Amino acid sequence: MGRIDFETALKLYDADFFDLGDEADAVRKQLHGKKTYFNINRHINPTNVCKDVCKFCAYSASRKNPNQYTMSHDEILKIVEEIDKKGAKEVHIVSAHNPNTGLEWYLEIFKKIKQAYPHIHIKALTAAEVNFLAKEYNKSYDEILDLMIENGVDSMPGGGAEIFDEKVRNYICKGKVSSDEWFEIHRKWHERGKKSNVTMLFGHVEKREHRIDHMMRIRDLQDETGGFNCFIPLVYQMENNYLSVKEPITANEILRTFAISRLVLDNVPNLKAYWVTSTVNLALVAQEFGANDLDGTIQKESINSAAGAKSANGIELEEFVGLIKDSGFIPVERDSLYNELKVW
Ligand code: V47
Repeated sequence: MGRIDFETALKLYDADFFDLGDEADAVRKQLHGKKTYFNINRHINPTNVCKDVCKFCAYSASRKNPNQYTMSHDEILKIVEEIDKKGAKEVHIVSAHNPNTGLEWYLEIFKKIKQAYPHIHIKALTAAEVNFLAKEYNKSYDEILDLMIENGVDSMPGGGAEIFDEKVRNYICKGKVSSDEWFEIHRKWHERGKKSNVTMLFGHVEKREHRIDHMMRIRDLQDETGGFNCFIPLVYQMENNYLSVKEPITANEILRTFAISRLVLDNVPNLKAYWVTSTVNLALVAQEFGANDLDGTIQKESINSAAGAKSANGIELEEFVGLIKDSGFIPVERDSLYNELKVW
């Protein structure tokens, strides 16, 4: 099969549901067989004080959430100490855009973690945060990215991508990092030999064509840099925020979107069903629709659970592994760069 163009990709939404699933599954099998990857990780969200005002966000204390917090470095280090004992291999650190902490608060924590726990992979700072820090502290993207590396950041998460179509983006998160800026930051990161992920927030006001456009833009940069490890479609959670959506997206539409992204993103090796936003059950089914990664055990999560996801306390490792096995796949623990660590 050749490369799928925009029109063909859009038409796939009207294809037979199971044929579409089979096509995506064939690509998944070719790339990964029956393996489903996960890692033992911990999400840390150190502050929810935010200068930006994204309509979909229930986490930020500048929206409906009245409970502001900002963690001290000691509090963050204590969490890392605990998760290290439990065998976590990665911390995923993402914050709101807090103008009160100073640049050092954002960056020095990475150095402190790296010094104490050199074996833990630090995945941190979305392109939206990089954009915020550059603007707030009058630095170039190059300077911020170099400071991240100097301080011990290993890879960048895929957050802040939302929907790249400018009209939808302007409606749901006006003023935040633009699509062009988001790509510029990831391009620069990849040029430094570093890897990152890319997300897509869907199931709100966007249309199918916006999702396809989103995937095409990712495919274009990936052709140039090869720096994306993984694509992560995030299912919109609709509670406690200002983005009103009449009908929640259906499971059928979610699975079609997974399958189409597996087919369109022929140059991105991994497709993650982030169980936090899809539910665990649908993430397990998504394995049949192209997904080969289920993120990880997470342990604690604040951004999506604020908007209604049932993920606040993560999932136990034994249960997670058991669910993957029972659904007919092989659970493979990976590190953050997709090296295989253990077949469970
Ligand atoms: O960028 C915010 C999203 C993202 C809502 O790189 C929402 O491995 C759904 O990017 N409903 C942060 N989503 C999370 C993220 C992520 C998650 C897991 C793995 C990786 C990775 C990255 O959460 C934000 C935004 O798109 N988000 N509010 C909401 N109401």
